[in-house]
Amino acid sequence: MSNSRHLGIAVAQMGPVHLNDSRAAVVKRLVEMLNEAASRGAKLVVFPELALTTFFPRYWMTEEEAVERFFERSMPNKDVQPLFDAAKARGVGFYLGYAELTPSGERFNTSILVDANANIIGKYRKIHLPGHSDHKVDAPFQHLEKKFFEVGDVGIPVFEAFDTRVGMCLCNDRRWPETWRVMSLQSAEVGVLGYNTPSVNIHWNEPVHLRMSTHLVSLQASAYQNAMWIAAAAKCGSEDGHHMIGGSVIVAPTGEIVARAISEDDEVIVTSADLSWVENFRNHVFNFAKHRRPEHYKIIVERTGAGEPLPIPKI
Ligand code: ING
Repeated sequence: MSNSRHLGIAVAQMGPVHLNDSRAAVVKRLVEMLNEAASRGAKLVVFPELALTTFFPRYWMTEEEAVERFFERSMPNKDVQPLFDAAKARGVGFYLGYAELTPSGERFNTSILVDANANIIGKYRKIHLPGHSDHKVDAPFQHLEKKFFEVGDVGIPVFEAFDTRVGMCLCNDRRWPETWRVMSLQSAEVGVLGYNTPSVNIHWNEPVHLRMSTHLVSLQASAYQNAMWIAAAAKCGSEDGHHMIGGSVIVAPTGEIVARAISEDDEVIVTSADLSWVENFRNHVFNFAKHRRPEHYKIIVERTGAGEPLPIPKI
């Protein structure tokens, strides 16, 4: 057994954030959970996607209105500074999702990775934007990520941090195997993400239980097939009457769930992740260099949508 290397990972699941909840009140909740996570041995705390506000893409409004109410013009800023201060005081790093307005006016669904000295060491901007950009007047709510956010422009970077390599993604990204393969081909050992997943599908009559099962199967398969630890933080419960699933989890490279939130409220789960489990799988069944055959995978990057079957090679 290779020498074990442990990283204390926490997921800080959030209950609802309502339209009228102030950033200050939300950040107070985040600080409380960070302190609990630190007390329980965590060195990296994962917060949800769009953690500072309600999941505003559910509402029809202009981009200007959305920016005014829900986007951050700088990071850190006065509202979020208490979280950075608490993290530095406890010597703990964190992942935080928020709506980013850049100085040049671009809008992204963004996450940052912050080290134990409260320095921002990495930024990710969501590339798989679900939903739509038109006003679906007959739908019970909207899902306007394609209206309010631009496709991310920083790729899927992996950062040397916490004595390992950490990749970030956001919500819908987790459903796409490409997200995780891009991280694991950069030798990421830990993947972190936040999500806001509505229970109701506005496009077709999807059974509600499938929201949880597809969320979990995406993470468990990706963790195993990429030999990574994955920590996923929900913002969940009913936000002004709009329900989102919980199910925050920490998944081992075996694909097994080692910690899972049981509530739909603010809840901290913690694991001492033994990173040597990554090596067990990367050295054998998923030894990429030894077993992968990219010459047969070209279609994955050459095609966007599904098309005709490839010509059958003559044998
Ligand atoms: N939310 C959902 C998610 O990917 C969704 C949207 C749910 C898309 C289920 C497809 C199926 O978890 C965000 N914010 O991406």
